[in-house]
Amino acid sequence: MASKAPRNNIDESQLTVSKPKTKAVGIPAVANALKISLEQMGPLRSVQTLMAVNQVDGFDCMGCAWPEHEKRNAAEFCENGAKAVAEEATRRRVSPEFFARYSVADLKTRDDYWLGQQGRLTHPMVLDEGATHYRPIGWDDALELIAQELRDMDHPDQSVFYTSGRTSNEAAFVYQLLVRGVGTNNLPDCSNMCHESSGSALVETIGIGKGSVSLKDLETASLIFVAGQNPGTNHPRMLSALEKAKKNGAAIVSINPLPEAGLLHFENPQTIAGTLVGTQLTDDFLQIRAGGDQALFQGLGKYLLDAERAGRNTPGLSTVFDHDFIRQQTVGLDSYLSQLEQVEWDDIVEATGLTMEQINATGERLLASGSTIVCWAMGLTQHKHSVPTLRDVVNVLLLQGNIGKPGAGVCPVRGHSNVQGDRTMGIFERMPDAFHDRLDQEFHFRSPRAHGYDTVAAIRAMRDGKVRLFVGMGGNFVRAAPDSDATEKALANTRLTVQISTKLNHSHLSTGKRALILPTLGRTERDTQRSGDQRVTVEDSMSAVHASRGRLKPASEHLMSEVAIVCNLAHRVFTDADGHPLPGTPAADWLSLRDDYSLIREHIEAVIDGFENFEERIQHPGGFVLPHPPRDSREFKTPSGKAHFTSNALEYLRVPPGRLILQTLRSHDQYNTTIYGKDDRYRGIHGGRRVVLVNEADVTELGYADGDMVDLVSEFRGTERRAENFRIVSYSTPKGCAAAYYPETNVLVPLDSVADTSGTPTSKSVVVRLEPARIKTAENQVPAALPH
Ligand SMILES: Nc1nc2c(c(=O)[nH]1)N[C@H]1C(S)=C(S)[C@@H](COP(=O)(O)OP(=O)(O)OC[C@H]3O[C@@H](n4cnc5c(=O)[nH]c(N)nc54)[C@H](O)[C@@H]3O)O[C@H]1N2
Ligand SMILES: Nc1nc2c(c(=O)[nH]1)N[C@H]1C(S)=C(S)[C@@H](COP(=O)(O)OP(=O)(O)OC[C@H]3O[C@@H](n4cnc5c(=O)[nH]c(N)nc54)[C@H](O)[C@@H]3O)O[C@H]1N2
Ligand SMILES: [Mo]
Repeated sequence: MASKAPRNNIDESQLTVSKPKTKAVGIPAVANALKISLEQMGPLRSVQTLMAVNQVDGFDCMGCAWPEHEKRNAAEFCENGAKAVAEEATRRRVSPEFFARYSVADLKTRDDYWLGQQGRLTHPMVLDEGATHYRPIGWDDALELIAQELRDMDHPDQSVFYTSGRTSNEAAFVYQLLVRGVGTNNLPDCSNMCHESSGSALVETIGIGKGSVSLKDLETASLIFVAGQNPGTNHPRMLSALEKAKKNGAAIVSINPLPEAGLLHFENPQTIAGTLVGTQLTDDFLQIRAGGDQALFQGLGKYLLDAERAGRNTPGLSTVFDHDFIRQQTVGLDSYLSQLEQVEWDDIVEATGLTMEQINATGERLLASGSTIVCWAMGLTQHKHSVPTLRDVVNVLLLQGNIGKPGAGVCPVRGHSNVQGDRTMGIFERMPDAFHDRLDQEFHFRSPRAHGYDTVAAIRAMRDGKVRLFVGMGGNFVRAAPDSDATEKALANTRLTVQISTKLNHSHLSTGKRALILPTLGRTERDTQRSGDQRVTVEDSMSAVHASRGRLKPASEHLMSEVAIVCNLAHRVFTDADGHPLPGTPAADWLSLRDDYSLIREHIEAVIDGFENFEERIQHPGGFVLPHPPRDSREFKTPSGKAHFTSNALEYLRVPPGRLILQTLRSHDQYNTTIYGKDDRYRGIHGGRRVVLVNEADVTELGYADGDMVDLVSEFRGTERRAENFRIVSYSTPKGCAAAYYPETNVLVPLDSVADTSGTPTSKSVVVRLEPARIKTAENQVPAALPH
């Protein structure tokens, strides 16, 4: 299979910058999706594959966790979904010959783009201790290496099992059972770096860590906030829902330091009118300072309080506050209100960088709305004070009774397509005891109750030599995690690293003493086991569970499904020579589960609430929706049985003199650490990624000019971290706030800089200074793959 993959890293000297766009999607998006699909898949496979995306009997798009509409279009995908699909369904292959040709040392000099472009992994591979190259290994020998490592451990907590959010419910369920059977809760996942702050704040306040709205709610709300989210790139199908909401009369307020194209103006490629005229989506754009959202929501709380005292009212109520709801279903109002009274407007203005007029106008929008939804993503979850920020979002919604009523609620927009489902299945380092009790009952063993490591704790434990085995179920740990150098060293401290992957990435190159690559099926591919072709299930951002079935011939005959890898390993570790479970291990018939995934679904049904008649209900197109007590019946499963107002001291980021707050974010041509292409079309960046977007006045004040090359130096508790060679781009961002792409900048995110309570790395607030680039010669203009 001839590979047309690029032979070089991104050549940053080709970078050009043009004016950012104010419109998203439209015809250029369709053209770009087709171009990438054709390059990777060829014409026939492109049509076959793209027509099956998100169809009733097709596969679930792995682009994001946005729900599908009940009435599906023939093409129920978006530009970036098409790119995600093309990346997996590519015809390019990374075979044993590839690994014989390139040493690990050589591959380490390649960037994320180059590695990803080489294609799909085809064979299990091993890197022996001291070896320079990976060599092929049989599946049995590979699994035996892991089993041996598990047997050699002094304590189960010497193993760490990471999960990325693409893993299906079935694979996640058997995986967590394997891990708990081993005797540990060391189950860090990508969610720790993503929506953990949302989970923390929502569990505390409304008793469940999931969003409370449906698509219908979104389409019928009167006011929608989109805060800290760039849907035009990361959840493009959400724009269609916002467009419908808009047509139904909703007002949309965007809260973001950057004027993101998709939020401002949307051209729907699926309607003629859309491609010609488009919809102005945002009514008000609040260009907030990074980390100013808590202040804004406290300000809005104060505004509502003043309006309540002035005798005004919310539509449908005689007062501003929903007193019946507050009295019957909440606690903590008084201390929240008295905290609000202590907050000074001057601080709110300073923290947000907004004017009083803007804040008042937003308060008026709330007063005019009988049903309000707040949507958010990483701009709200990746700060030190993210959990209090989200608690304050909930406070404002509770005041007007906006939780558990039609057209209203909280909408944390998830990232990975099954990250929410993985958590439902028990991928969490600290599941509640009730889950453990049910698991133990079903499988007749005692699962460990002591909490395990989350992502940051796992890195620290590896660094400190406490971990012998690291297993990654998907994902790209070394590039997704903070503090790239520290994480790489931590992994090097283990005896064995195992990556269960579809595509080559840097986590295959930053290894322990030995390493395994276990190639697995992607979601687009047919998964045939002894009982026949299998389906898997996933849960979207709005708690709908449905089946997904791949149709394509697997990329190689040597691939094993995630479920089969886990079950084969568990069988090896947990059963004696006669196939009987060893004492103290889960009583599961691992090989039968491997052969027929519906048997896994039976166990899920027995252990997890809301999965009654699981098998039957996934026969229905669109599947079923899991229970959500606040949404369904305004019940709050908190210890008090009520929703909680909370009082949170105001926190915000103060920019030290000569420094900037750097947020690390996604370009339009990437999926997390997978780089599809070199452009960020909507922001006007073409042909390169090493740019730092800086406010024009800051550029001048700091003594630079647009286009200058700088190093970014992060400062944290007396330590410094450096990312080299970034081109300054003057950009519309509040003063003191800068932006650059992840994962090139992960080297700057200090391991110990995490959100309070949730432990999420503060990827959206890194304090940096700019220094003239140290490397200036022409040949050094192209930086090595990994920043130093
Ligand atoms: N195509 C594509 N789709 C994806 C992904 C991808 O990489 N590519 N990733 C998936 C995943 S795992 C996730 S979690 C989601 C991520 O989806 P997003 O959260 O949209 O992703 P980011 O690029 O991190 O963008 C964060 C947004 O928050 C804004 N922001 C930054 N700091 C602040 C702040 O302090 N306050 C406010 N109000 N805004 C702020 C930024 O300007 C930016 O618009 O997307 C998912 N979908
Ligand atoms: N600085 C900074 N860091 C961040 C963020 C940020 O905004 N800024 N965002 C954070 C967020 S929100 C997230 S979710 C994490 C993402 O962290 P991860 O989920 O770990 O990273 P991905 O880049 O999504 O993982 C890509 C890899 O997954 C593998 N893969 C793809 N599909 C499959 C599959 O079906 N099965 C298996 N087994 N493997 C598969 C491929 O080998 C691919 O190389 O990064 C976090 N890190
Ligand atoms: Mo994410």
